[in-house]
Amino acid sequence: MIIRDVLVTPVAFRDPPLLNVAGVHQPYALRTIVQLVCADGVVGLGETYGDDTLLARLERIAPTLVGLSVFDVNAIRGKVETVVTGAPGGQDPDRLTGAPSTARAVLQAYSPFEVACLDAQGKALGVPVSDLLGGAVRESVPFAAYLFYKWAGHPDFEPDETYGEALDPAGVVAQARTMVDTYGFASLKLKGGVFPPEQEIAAIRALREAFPDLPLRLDPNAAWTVATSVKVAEELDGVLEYLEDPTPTIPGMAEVAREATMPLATNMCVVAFDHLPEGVARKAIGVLLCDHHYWGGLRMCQTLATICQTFGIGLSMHSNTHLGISLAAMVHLAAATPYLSYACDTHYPWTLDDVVRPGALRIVDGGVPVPAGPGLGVELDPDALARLHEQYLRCGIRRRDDGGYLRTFRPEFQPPRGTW
Ligand code: GKR
Ligand code: MG
Repeated sequence: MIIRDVLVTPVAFRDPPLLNVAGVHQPYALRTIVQLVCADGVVGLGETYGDDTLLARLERIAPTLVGLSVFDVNAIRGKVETVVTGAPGGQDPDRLTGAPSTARAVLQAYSPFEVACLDAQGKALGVPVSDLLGGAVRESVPFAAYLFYKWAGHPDFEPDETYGEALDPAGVVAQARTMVDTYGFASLKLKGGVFPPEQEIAAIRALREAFPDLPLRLDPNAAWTVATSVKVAEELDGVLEYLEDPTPTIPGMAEVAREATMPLATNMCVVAFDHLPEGVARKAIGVLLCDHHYWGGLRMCQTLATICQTFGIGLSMHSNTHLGISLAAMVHLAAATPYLSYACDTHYPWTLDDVVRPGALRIVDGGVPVPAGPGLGVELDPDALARLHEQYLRCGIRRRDDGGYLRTFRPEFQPPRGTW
């Protein structure tokens, strides 16, 4: 299982105009697909962000992995560390998943290679990745419907027929209804930070009325001050399962947490292992959203699960826009992590194209059945990969920039952080 070649392919795929605190999703989202081609013909698959800084880093790492075994992930991580020297930054200029650092850059660059190694190992041994991670404790992984305020379509593009516009409580409820009817989701998360807090409270109340039994979450991506966050928490007392990143920083979250009755969740203030001591000491969070793309792969997320369990912090899962390789990795991880007991986030219902052949991944009854085939259990479609790579070359987008894109329509737009 020696690596003979490493292929790193950027792709672009259609993404609807989903709104968030930073702006609005561009017409194309970017991802990078990693293939570890082994001497005996097995190919391991990985997927991560597609922004140019990370892409350049992955391209520099790729040749250094040739000749290593896919079972020697420590050696692979060592190579990644050597290449990624003191150059933090990259995937998230909008800071929706926290501030960058060198340690985070290493874990982020290592992640797609670790997943690809596990995929290749599983294929070689004829077992699913969840077996390599200790065995699936659930046959299907529950996910939450990820609701967004949304334009009907991108200006200059065909409108999206399925979901249309969602800019008020009725629109959000209609979107939720379609998601629940289509996929059977049993938890709902609304991406907030788009409208003044009272309007987002109204949307949550409308969801509560329309779906009296479903757990609800609200995530304004740190758009609010501490005082506003406390007020929203008071108003939504008894309504939310958790409130995600109402305000920035660990001290800010700790202040809100002292007053709020529901747990506070984060994928913004505790986003690396060295944030955990302060987060725990200040009791800033009740739930952590893990994400193997920046916590350093599937096994590091299992380590994180143990730490969370030790300190009584609940564990959920974060998602950015992604394709099927990432979904498969998320599902195997969640299936093999007993402590991860919240319905996970996924953008997958918003994903309009894919690089994997259809069939292996389905959302049924609000969950994704764990793929049973060897490795990740998904198969790369070379034609789809080539098509989405062509789309990458053509579309001209080289990094995510929700704010810049929104400013092409509303030049005065500034993220509302600190003003609400
Ligand atoms: O895709 O607009 C988005 C989300 O806002 C995403 O970028 C966030 O990272 O989903 C994420 C979150 O939970 O904060
Ligand atoms: Mg979040």
